[in-house]
Amino acid sequence: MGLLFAKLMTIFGDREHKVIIVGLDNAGKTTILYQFLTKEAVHTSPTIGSNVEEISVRKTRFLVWDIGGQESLRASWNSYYCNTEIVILVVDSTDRERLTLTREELHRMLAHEDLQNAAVLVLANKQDMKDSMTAAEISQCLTLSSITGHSWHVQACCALTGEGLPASLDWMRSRVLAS
Ligand code: G3D
Ligand code: MG
Repeated sequence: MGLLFAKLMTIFGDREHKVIIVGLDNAGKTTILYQFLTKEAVHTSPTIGSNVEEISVRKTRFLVWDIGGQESLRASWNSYYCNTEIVILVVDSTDRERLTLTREELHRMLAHEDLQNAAVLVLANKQDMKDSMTAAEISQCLTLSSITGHSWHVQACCALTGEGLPASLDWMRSRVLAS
């Protein structure tokens, strides 16, 4: 009965789903958060601490935390993990040098006990840049196929135009409705 009630609450949109946006500094996390919210590119400056916004997708409500990605702030990512249903990992698809670092951060994060039930959405951002890696290349470099305990998805996008972001929100919605 309790489970059924929780499911109905989810379907009718009465419960907020916690989402965190992580990724290295300059990946485009804050630009993506405000594209989700306003469907416009906003001017950003490096995030110190976090930004949080509520985003509704056809009655499904997400509380989305955008967490600063500089090295000094990454150590505090885990204080945001509790009750997170979806982790959005934003990758700057032109930043080949730091992809190994991103892979390490991703796998470290997914080993954390507070994220055992979280789904992972990897956004291959900055697809408008001509030297960007494809979503398939990023998926391979991040060894996403080795992730077995979490539902995951990779999506190519451009935060400046919003391309790829509606599809991302649809995937997020389908995930929380399925769980
Ligand atoms: P962060 O929150 O992950 O640190 P920001 O990243 O959202 O602050 O974005 C960092 C820079 O990348 C910003 O440029 C922003 O405009 C740019 N950016 C974000 N997404 C895209 C994209 O899809 N394509 C391109 N070309 N640039 C993008 P500035 O110049 O303000 O530092
Ligand atoms: Mg930021």
